[in-house]
Amino acid sequence: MNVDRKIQTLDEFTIQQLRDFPGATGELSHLLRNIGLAAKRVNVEVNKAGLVDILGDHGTINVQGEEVKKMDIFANDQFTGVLRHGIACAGIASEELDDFVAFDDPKSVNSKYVCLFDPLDGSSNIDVNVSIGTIFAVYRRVTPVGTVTKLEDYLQPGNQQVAAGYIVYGSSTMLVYATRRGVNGFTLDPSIGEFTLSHPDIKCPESGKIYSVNHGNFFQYPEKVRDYITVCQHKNKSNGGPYTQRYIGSMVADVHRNLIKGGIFMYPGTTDKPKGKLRLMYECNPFAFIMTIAGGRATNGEIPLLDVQPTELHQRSPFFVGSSSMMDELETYLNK
Ligand code: P6P
Repeated sequence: MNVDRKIQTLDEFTIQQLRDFPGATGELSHLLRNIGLAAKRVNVEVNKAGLVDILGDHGTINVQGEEVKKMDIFANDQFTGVLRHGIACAGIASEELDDFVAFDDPKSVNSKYVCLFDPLDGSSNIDVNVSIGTIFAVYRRVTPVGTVTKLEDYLQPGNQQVAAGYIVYGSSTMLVYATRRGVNGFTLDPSIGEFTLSHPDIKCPESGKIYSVNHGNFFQYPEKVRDYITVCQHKNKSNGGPYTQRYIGSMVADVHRNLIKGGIFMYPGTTDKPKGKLRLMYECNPFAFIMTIAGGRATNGEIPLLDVQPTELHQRSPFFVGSSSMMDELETYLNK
């Protein structure tokens, strides 16, 4: 057996990263491992979601005598629980909770990070077996360590993120996270129950041929966006195409594909929803951070997405993210 083949688990990787920062306390590594643990627990439930009817529908008591929760709430409880009982997180904000949750136990108030997450994005896709995901962002708190967190700890611009990532529960389950040192992907190995490094140092291709947008809203988009989408449709061999349109309506799956293969993902504002549908703090900002570290770019249509100063925890934002040269072309239309 080739004993030299080194499969690095998420735990080993985060600890190795620690070695490169002698001054590091290990709290961020600990927080990321907590997220990996919660992700494994959510993965088990997501994988058997199709059996819920057999195991008892949401809100009922299943054959094991356990209360069956909505999957979103179950996922929210898993991520909130591991972070609350860890030693690295002082509080959380979640798409599933109206307000942030300041952890007030002695260990948590002395932690320096806060975490914002969408615990199970696209969960309506579970019923049709389409990939779904968890999205998270990590910030250093701005209020003094030793006190309970306040709203300003959570309303920071995306350029203040210390780390961001996602888990995609798909044909395989992957955890991808970025720090300022790079983007790395870990695939869950069910045989050992560990996330193992499978995509080291992910870079988004400088260009691509995939554009992702909901064409059903086409005539509700601003004219400049419609013009760019039409350009995408007219691409051919002579001008960098042909492009292909890929959109499965699950953000984590759509953006993950474009990160790996190159492409652009758009959720513009519409006449019905001028701010779009996606949430700034725990959907747009994490992906903007990841894509930027991987060499791509993200905008809200006016300024770099990461520079937006948030005013509300659950505010929405128009969102454009992808390969740098495709973003260049998009912005020539947006800036007209
Ligand atoms: P639409 C899923 O509900 C979600 O929040 C994202 O995962 C996805 O990108 C978007 O909504 C799809 O929205 O309006 O195109 O169905």
